[in-house]
Amino acid sequence: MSDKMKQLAMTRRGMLGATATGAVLASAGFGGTMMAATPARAAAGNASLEPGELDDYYGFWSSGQTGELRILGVPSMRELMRIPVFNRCSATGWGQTNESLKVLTEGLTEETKKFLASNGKKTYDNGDLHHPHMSFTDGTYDGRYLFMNDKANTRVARVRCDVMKCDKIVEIPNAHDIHGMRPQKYPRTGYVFANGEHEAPLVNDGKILDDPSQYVNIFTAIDGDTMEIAWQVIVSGNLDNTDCDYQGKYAFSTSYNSEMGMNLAEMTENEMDHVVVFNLKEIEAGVAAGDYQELNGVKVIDGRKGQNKKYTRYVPIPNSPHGVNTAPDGKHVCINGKLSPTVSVMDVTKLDALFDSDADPRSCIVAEPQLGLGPLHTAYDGKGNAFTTLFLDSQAVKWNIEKAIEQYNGADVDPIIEKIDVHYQPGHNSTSMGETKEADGKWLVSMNKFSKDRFLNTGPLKPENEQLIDISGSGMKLVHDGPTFAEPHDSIIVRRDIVNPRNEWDRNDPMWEDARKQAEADGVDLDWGHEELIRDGNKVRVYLSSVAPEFSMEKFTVKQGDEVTIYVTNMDDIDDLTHGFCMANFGVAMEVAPQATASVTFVADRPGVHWYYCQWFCHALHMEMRGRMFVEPKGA
Ligand code: RUQ
Ligand code: CUA
Repeated sequence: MSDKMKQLAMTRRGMLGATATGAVLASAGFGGTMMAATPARAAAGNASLEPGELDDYYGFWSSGQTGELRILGVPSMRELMRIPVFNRCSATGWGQTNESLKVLTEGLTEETKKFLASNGKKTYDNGDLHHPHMSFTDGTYDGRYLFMNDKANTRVARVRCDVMKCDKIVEIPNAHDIHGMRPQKYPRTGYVFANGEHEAPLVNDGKILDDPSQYVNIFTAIDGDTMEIAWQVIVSGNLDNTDCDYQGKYAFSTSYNSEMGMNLAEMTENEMDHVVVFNLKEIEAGVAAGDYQELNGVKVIDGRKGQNKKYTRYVPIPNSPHGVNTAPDGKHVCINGKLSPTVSVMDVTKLDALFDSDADPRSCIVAEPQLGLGPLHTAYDGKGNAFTTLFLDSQAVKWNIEKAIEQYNGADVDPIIEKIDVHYQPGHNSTSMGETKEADGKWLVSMNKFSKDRFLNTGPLKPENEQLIDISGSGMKLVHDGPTFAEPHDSIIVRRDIVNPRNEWDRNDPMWEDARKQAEADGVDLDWGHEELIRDGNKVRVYLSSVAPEFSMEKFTVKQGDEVTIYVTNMDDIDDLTHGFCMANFGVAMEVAPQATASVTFVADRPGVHWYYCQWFCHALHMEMRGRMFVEPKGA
């Protein structure tokens, strides 16, 4: 959209006087709503939905350095929920409840646990969640799980879509700083592929610093069902983003530092870097045949350049490529040039030949259109078109894959269909169902790293901006700005019929298996209302049940210095009736959703009367939902 058009679209006076613009917007399905758009309405975040109307898509959003996963509705762009993963959460008690601490600690390596303990911690408090992706069956989303990476502390996590809570977090041994991450598309997930971004000595024990020849990088396949590491591959060059094909044969990772440089000048020296192609069947065969070294309990295959051609191939790509995105046609993979204005299109049907013969690795490249400055990521409409973010140009460019191939073969055609401005500096983009074979070409989201002047000034730290673009018609129509806190890194847009969470927990959910076992041992039946205090030396277990607006115990007594574990079971089985438990001045708080059990442990080292209260508004008498813990002083 030109500046003039934008101005016209923003003012009602302009709209009334500009039939052409009005017609364009009306034809895009935004007639009434957009025509009447006022700043107040825009701020409410409803580009096209009336209050109370439900969205057509679930958007699963990463939050970058905030470390959580977010759920948005698309197209309204309303934020629906936050799922704590690598962060801590005051509202839900994530990072504090025994159930969440189990998830946050059990997948850490022994070495990390020791290191954290030396810093007085059980787990990391921060994370950098870049890439959320759903599990696949037969090339499309299956609504089972969401997977996500933590670049900050080298972890991969899984969220269960039935309850929208994180149930597994694993630290990836041998690798450093997991960045690109994608689930296997076919036949199912299956593997979750994860790139170690930063290279380091393979045995990183403090003996090697300035000998880059001994630095390696690690590609990891995790089993998405068990969340155990299936295998790893040592590669040359670092690893940035990753994706895989629709045949279940290959995975691909970009490398922006084929030089293995340690500083900026060294890292950007080569004109050509590469994408690594991983041959999954050959790697599995290599593992089965014992062609690996075992390192920290993981089978590690050597796939370095020139080592063993059957596991990997290195396809030269200009210059520091970043995003890699497989098209829904099942055939083409776009590799985004970043420092090169090009996107390289790889044809997966030409990959077998690379492994079977000494063919030129570039023979799988079938197009390389020049799109503009700073191409980072590409999304698809399922109709043969691609949408690429141009970071430096602050634009989204729509282009046609077949035309790009014709052009590469010498035809005088221009694959570029349209460019529009986005605000500003887009990183990822995503389209509705766009990373599946069911891409439907309705919506494009541009996740922009800067908002500059688009919103009221919030001080030196500004929000970022995600913009919604209607791609259902022939042109791209920018229809919504959405300010967002750190960081609109990446997202997926999933048809709502695929996602069907429960309204309340199953009483036998594995999430609180430990609590249930302990209760059984203590003779407490969590399935019925209960109020028990079990003393076990200086350990005290308090079992409370809650039915709005009451906890089953109005008071209990412990001794100063006791290690107290509070178990709260929410007996209410009404939709949306979440209780909470907060022990004031003990730094203890958690969420207890309908039919859930949650527990928290602390040392009662403060004598006197202490109120606990329900911290999720649940009832007209929510304020009255409270009780007292009495701590008898030592020696009393
Ligand atoms: S990478 S802005 Cu962390 Cu997703 Cu491309
Ligand atoms: Cu229970 Cu508020």
